[in-house]
Amino acid sequence: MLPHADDTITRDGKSLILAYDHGLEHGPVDFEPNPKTADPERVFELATHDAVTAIGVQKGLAEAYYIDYEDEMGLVLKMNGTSDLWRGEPDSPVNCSPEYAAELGADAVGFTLYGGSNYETEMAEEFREVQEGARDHDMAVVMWSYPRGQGVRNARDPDTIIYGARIGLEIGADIAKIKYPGSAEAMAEAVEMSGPTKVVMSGGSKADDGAFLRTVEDAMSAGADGLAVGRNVFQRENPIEILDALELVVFEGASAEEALAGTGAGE
Ligand code: FBP
Repeated sequence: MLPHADDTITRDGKSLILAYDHGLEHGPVDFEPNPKTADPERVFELATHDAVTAIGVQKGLAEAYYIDYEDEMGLVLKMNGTSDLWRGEPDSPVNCSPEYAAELGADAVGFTLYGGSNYETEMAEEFREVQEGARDHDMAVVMWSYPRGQGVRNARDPDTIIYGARIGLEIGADIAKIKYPGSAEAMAEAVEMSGPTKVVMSGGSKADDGAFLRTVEDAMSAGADGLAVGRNVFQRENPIEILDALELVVFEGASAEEALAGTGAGE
């Protein structure tokens, strides 16, 4: 299946989405380890790397930068997002319409769903409009499926994460982006539960090169379809090296050790 996630955001059926919505979701704190990372242009430049199939940004960055890069990468336009200043139950207000996403050149829309939040019902209704609007404009749908909130005792519990992948299938995502559920076995179950919906792994906070690449290798060997990653790329002093290594692991089926040996990563 996957009628809408064609090779604009996948290559050989796999995706590496460079996510860069952290200035909204987490705030400038994510740029502190390396202040150069606050410059969106630097990250758009990184996304021209062969390993990257699409960039995932909010509409403000798409408006300001994507026009100069539209021939070089796909665009996953993030349709909702919350700042870290919000202190209520997990929620993510919609700030873009599918029509406007299409006008900006999006190949896919991105939508965060917090299953288990007290706002889950409203978010699912908002997702319906976004998902059907995306279909009208021939855009794929990438769901950041992150169960959390009052209904969720432990957001890191593998069963909870697997449930998130399944929600993506049931309500019409082409790609479900999930946190790594802790083991290759649990990732394999998430892949099985999501059927034709592709599953990509979320990058998480910055880990050392070897540990990060081993997790990506585990996810890929479990049947994942790639990753949507931010901090583990853009916070690095030499992000090109990790992108070289990710290209080998995600698209060439290399092991983490082979990728470390074949690139400058890990040195
Ligand atoms: P990372 O690879 O840096 O974790 O980015 C992936 C992502 O989903 C971003 O798109 C988003 O800003 C962030 O993680 C949200 O993470 P959380 O809600 O867990 O703080």
